[in-house]
Amino acid sequence: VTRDAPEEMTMREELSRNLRWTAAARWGGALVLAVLLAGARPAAAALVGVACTSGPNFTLTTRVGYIQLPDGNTMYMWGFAEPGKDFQHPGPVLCVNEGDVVTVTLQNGLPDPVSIIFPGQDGVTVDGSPSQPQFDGNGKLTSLANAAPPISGGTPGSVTYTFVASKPGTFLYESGVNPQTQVRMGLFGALVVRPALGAAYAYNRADSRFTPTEEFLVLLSEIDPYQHQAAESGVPFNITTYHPRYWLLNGRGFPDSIADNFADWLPNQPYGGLARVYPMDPTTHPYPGLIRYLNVGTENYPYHPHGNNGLVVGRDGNPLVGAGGQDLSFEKFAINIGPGQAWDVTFSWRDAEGYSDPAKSSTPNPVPVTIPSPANLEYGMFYGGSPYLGSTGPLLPGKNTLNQCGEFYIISHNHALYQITSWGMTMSGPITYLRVDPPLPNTCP
Ligand SMILES: [Cu+2]
Repeated sequence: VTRDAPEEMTMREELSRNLRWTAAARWGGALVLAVLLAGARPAAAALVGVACTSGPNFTLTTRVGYIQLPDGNTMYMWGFAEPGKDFQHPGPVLCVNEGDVVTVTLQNGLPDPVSIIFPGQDGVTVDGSPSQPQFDGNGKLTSLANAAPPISGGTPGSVTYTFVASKPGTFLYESGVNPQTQVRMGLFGALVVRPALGAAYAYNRADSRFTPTEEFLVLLSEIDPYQHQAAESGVPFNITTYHPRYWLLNGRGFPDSIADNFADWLPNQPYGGLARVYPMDPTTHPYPGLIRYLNVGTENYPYHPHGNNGLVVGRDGNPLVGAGGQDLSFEKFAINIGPGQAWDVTFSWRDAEGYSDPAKSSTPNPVPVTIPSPANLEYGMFYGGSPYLGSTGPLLPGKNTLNQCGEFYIISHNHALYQITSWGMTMSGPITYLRVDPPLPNTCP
């Protein structure tokens, strides 16, 4: 952990304190459970990274369900799910290729009409006609797009949207009917359009190449529990009182956000946020990772990965290239993601100082400080007992670690500190870790 501003020291203490009870109370049992249960995880699904539902033809069904929050609360939600599958939050990550003719059939099982809008996509049609704003008989806007009618007599209403994925990038899809209600209730998801240049590129430019196993999604959202309580109870909600009290990353709060994709104890929140990478190396690991940031909330989310600048290569489906082909990509530490915005950012971790464990290296380059005795250290729950990547060391009796193979963990979080809370409980919300694994071969699972 770097940048020891007083605020960060406080956060670290809070993290340590919260993790102690949160982890003990929830993870302890949950991890044991996860080991005992055979997973509901799809075959071959990656533990981390973007868990794509591949297109170009999709069917999305509206469902209601519940998610788990870091303070122990559960929240009633609406969501898009694949047919025959349970409610999930957020909706499936739709992955397509540039040039694909994408179809999305919406089957609406809710008692209200629901539409889907695709911000950033041109020429969207619905059942063959332009999908466009809908008005009632008095000229009042009722939907930003043609909507699927409500469920009737057990039969879901249905419409099919079609568009050509003409631009690579990271996009939202979300309800266009009463978005102040339906989007807030969870009717949204991410759409990834891969460029013609190939799936290892963010855009059609050579310098947007990334390591495919190091592609991550950070979809940021928020919840006002009173709005969800009203929806669950079927009573009106006064939108002028809207006030979020939970903020989520890929539909999870911390520490659930660092659990694997499809973690068994989060059956309706399939997407993890842990970014797991290897050190950048010119010969063995030459390309960076990619993070696709999205904000589907109503507030700015200032987000920063500790100890790392990222390289912003695209915004809202636009590669940062000037009219004359100039490279307009730029390095940034904290990025301020506005409502509805997408930021595509490459990043890497480099072993800049080349420190090596004196006990393991024939040419040791030890950390040039005296490492305090364990009794004088405050352990995080992922500290492995050694400051050297790939090494572990002794811990004090009674101390446990979740460290597996001498890997490093570096926090990455929303920097509006009130937004990393769960109804006031600090150090939850949109927080995740960058996990740096030792170079291969290593002993990591
Ligand atoms: Cu920070």
